[in-house]
Amino acid sequence: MARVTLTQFLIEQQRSAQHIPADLRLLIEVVARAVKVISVHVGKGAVAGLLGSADSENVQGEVQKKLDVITNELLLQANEWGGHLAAMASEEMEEPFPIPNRYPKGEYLLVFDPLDGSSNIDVNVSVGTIFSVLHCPEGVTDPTAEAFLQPGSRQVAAGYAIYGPATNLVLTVGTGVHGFTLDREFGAWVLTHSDIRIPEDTKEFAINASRSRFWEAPVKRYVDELMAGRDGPREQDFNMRWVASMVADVHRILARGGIFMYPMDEKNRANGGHLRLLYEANPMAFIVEQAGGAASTGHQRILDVQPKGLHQRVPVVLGSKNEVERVVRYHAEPAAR
Ligand code: AFP
Repeated sequence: MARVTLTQFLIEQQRSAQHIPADLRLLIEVVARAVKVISVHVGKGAVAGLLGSADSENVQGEVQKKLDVITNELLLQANEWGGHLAAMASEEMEEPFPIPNRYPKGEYLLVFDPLDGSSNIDVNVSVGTIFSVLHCPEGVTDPTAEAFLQPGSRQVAAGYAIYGPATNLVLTVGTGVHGFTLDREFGAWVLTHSDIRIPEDTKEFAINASRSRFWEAPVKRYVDELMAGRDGPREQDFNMRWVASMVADVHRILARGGIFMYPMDEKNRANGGHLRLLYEANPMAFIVEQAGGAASTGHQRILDVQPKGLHQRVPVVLGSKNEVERVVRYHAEPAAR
């Protein structure tokens, strides 16, 4: 059977299905090209001297890894000249990056986490890149942070790359979720996972259990019930996974179902949660919903959250629909134990 490449897939989406305009197709292709380059850098690891810290901090006060800095630069450089963007924003930069005046400007905003899961770089565990695309608000020619403060429901595209044993690119433009695998010999993205669907039920959950003493009652109740297995109220055993790279945990959920939680807890409450809304929670929520799953803060659909800041954090519960709905129900019950 003939292989469908990302380029063919996107042209098809543009041409016959008319799901995306030409500029958005170009934008996604440019991001995908940058991701290929990132995959090469990540794959070199210690051989290229790319492991370890960059001796700097990002806006969140987190120590940056060398690869955090390099991947951010790669994405900026790849996307600044194409004429499809009005501005970019990233986990690694306090303020948005304006498109330099020497290049034409376009109508989209690109926001990304260039290297998600960077604590895993030095131990050779999967990491990824997450991105989200928004329209630049009408009439805004020099977008500031405010232009990016749009609810996730306004995203026109979102995706992530996972650098694991294979490199995958998973994408939505609002017409389902499709996965591509990088053919390293040919340098091509090949459509390998069409119309991905997340099973509504699951026996697998992902949460950083070392924080259990800080959890709120509804989360504690939910996880306790899962841990009780067939002897508890759920009357079945559950299995647990935690990669500490959101991309890897979400990728597993797209592949075989599951629930992922980084909930509000006593320790992250002052920050509003742990994961960043604009470049982690929103793109993943868009993808998960498009695959038939659900994504909530515990109280509200993630895609409905009105952002107040570029680097705002939110609690995240996402994955198999019936489990996410159960967690939301537990949050709504007044007598949550
Ligand atoms: P970075 O964006 O700094 O790489 O952090 C990764 C992450 O936000 C997300 O990918 C993981 O799910 C989570 O942090 C892991 O957090 P723990 O340190 O609590 O395991």
